[in-house]
Amino acid sequence: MAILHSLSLWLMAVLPFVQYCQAKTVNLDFNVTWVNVNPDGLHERKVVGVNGQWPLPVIEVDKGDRLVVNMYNGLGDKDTSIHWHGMFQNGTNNMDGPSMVTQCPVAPGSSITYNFTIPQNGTYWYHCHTDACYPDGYRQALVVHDNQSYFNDMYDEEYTVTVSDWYHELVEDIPFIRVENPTGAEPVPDSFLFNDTVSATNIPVEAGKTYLLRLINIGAFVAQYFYIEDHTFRIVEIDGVYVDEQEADTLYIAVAQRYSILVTMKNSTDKNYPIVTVADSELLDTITPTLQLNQTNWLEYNSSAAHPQAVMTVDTASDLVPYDDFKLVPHDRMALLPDPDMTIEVDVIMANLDNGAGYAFFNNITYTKPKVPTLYSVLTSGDFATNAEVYGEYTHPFILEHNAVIEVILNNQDTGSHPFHLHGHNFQVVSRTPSYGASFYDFVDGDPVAYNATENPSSSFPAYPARRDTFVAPPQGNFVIRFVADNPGVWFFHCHIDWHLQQGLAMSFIEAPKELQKQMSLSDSEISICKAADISYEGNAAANTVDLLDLTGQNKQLPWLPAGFTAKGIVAMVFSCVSAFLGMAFITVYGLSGIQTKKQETAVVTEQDAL
Ligand SMILES: *[C@@H]1O[C@H](CO)[C@@H](O)[C@H](O)[C@H]1NC(C)=O
Ligand SMILES: *[C@@H]1O[C@H](CO)[C@@H](O)[C@H](O)[C@H]1NC(C)=O
Ligand SMILES: *[C@@H]1O[C@H](CO)[C@@H](O)[C@H](O)[C@H]1NC(C)=O
Ligand SMILES: *[C@@H]1O[C@H](CO)[C@@H](O)[C@H](O)[C@H]1NC(C)=O
Ligand SMILES: *[C@@H]1O[C@H](CO)[C@@H](O)[C@H](O)[C@H]1NC(C)=O
Ligand SMILES: *[C@@H]1O[C@H](CO)[C@@H](O)[C@H](O)[C@H]1NC(C)=O
Ligand SMILES: *[C@@H]1O[C@H](CO)[C@@H](O)[C@H](O)[C@H]1NC(C)=O
Ligand SMILES: *[C@@H]1O[C@H](CO)[C@@H](O)[C@H](O)[C@H]1NC(C)=O
Ligand SMILES: *[C@@H]1O[C@H](CO)[C@@H](O)[C@H](O)[C@H]1NC(C)=O
Ligand SMILES: *[C@@H]1O[C@H](CO)[C@@H](O)[C@H](O)[C@H]1NC(C)=O
Ligand SMILES: CC(=O)N[C@H]1CO[C@H](CO)[C@@H](O)[C@@H]1O
Ligand SMILES: [Cu+2]
Repeated sequence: MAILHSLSLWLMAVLPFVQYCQAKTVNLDFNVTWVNVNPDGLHERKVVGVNGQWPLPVIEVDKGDRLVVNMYNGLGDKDTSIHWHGMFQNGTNNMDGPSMVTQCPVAPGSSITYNFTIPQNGTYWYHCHTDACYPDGYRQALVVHDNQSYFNDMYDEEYTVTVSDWYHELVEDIPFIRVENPTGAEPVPDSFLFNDTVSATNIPVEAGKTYLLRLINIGAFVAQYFYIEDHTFRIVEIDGVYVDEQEADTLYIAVAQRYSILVTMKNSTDKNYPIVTVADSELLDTITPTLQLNQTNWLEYNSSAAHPQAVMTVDTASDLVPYDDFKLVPHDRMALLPDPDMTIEVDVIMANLDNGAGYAFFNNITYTKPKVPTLYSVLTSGDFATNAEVYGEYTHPFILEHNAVIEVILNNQDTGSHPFHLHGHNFQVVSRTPSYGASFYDFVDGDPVAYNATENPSSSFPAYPARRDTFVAPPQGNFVIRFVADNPGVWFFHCHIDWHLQQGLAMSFIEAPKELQKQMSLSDSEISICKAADISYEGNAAANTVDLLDLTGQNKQLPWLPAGFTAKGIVAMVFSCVSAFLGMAFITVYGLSGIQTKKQETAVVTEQDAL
């Protein structure tokens, strides 16, 4: 017995090493510079390149590997950073990447080394996370291979494919948050890319074989539908979580979401089949006549056969009925988390501040960058770290207790849908109203519907809820998510539409700050990155190191508009002020068109009232 017992102890100690004994370090050098590209064939523009290349390198690792990326900012005129989307960064919160949340922005001429292990599996991506920067091309797939997945023997080969929206101008040159655009109408993309091109992508396939396709929306704004003519497929992964295989024919991939699907080929080789991607035009305030909303690429069975254009089966994208991701069951059967220790309930609101521009809010707060990265406030505030005041009201901080079950109830009062992302975790999606698919837009024409615990009590939640890191809130609907605060860190929760993040649709979860202080301290290299960017690295959100509860001088959101001001009032005001200079077209494009299509019904305020 004793021998058996010690043998099993030995096995327990050694098995994890056996599993990861081949774990290697993947070292990459990223020299980030501007390069010129023309991926849609319509307009050459500068984008962020890595080592002079664009599309950027797809990062591929095996589960358990360490990834070390040494990034040099050679842009010359712009700060930057990299977020490893979906990576838990357990014990390495300082490697997460969002500027002013877990690090200082990396100034031109500075370097940073990201260094972390990847004990997860599945499909991820990396992207710039400093102000709004990834729409300028700084985004690409990150694939974690796992030869122990339950579907490892169910496919022959795999392909990774990204979809994205595309703009012809640099983000900084696209006018957005300003009084001339009081409704916050999002800039309409110029194109949609399939794997960073509009040229035909032919995925070579062989009859009878099965392929794993990893699909990632690396766009800044617009979700895309995906289907393959005459083929169904099986969903096996969402956002790094294996799910029980589920047959589907259409997906809705919001920005930042990932799906892995198994597609089995037909036995015939006389035809090629369209892979169809359709932009969710419901998200667009105006559709430019030249904008190509849908694209055809091909499963290529036979390169000498025809490559037929897709035959659109619907008139508008929203007539497509995608598979409801809420119904997916994680393969690991992680059970519904118990009732929460802490509930955070927020309303998503679009409103104007007193400069007349449109901002986005959780309740009454639009996220405003602190003067010190929030993680560094944790690391330099000692026992005060558990006091939310230290982080300033405008980072919208919530202190989460170590290992507490957290529930977030999100009520979307906006008529647009929003894909919300949590850093550092997957969350269980335990409720969504209305459901995905045909009823998704049901609440658009009525009043917003908040989560109602009487109608949807926890007893009605799924036994094995879907888990993912990015989940879509329906227009004027709501969702409820749960996770365990078992990963000490400062984790950003935000809308992944980059325009809405720019408008402040974010809040900060400060998870187990005392545990976090035990895990890490501010390093010399982190301090020198802050110094190079001329940013404070100690003290509270106002960079006060003496009195941590004195927030004098913190960055604040602008004051509210006086009561009575509305988006329409602002348009009226702007119209009367600037029409003389700029003419009617200006107003039509940036003001009125937004209001008409947003159905933002507000009291009509006359020109005089507004002024
Ligand atoms: C599985 O992948 C690991 C790396 O994660 C590698 O060391 C191992 O050799 C692979 N096993 C097989 C059977 O391919
Ligand atoms: C980065 O690339 C630019 C342009 O090729 C080059 O001038 C520069 O020396 C490189 N810097 C580093 C640190 O590799
Ligand atoms: C990465 O981190 C590991 C563990 O802390 C350390 O041993 C290694 O030296 C680091 N590598 C680099 C390049 O900083
Ligand atoms: C998509 O683009 C990446 C990067 O350029 C490339 O590695 C990959 O093979 C492409 N996928 C397909 C299906 O062509
Ligand atoms: C292709 O042929 C195989 C073997 O004859 C059969 O099992 C399979 O069902 C066929 N596949 C399709 C899609 O018809
Ligand atoms: C497909 O694209 C064309 C051209 O942009 C457009 O007219 C049509 O409405 C689109 N159909 C859907 C369903 O998006
Ligand atoms: C490929 O398509 C061509 C043109 O239709 C046809 O002549 C040929 O037989 C096909 N090849 C196979 C292997 O099906
Ligand atoms: C938000 O609302 C709370 C509670 O009503 C109030 O104390 C706080 O001052 C408000 N904050 C802002 C920025 O309006
Ligand atoms: C929640 O639903 C119950 C049952 O339908 C209803 O009686 C109640 O008024 C609802 N609560 C709110 C706040 O709407
Ligand atoms: C982080 O690691 C701890 C153990 O070190 C583990 O208990 C916890 O579940 C992990 N959390 C995540 C999100 O990976
Ligand atoms: C979250 C998730 O799906 N994790 C899986 C990673 O891969 C291992 C081995 O294949 C699974 O056991 C995990 O469930
Ligand atoms: Cu949003």
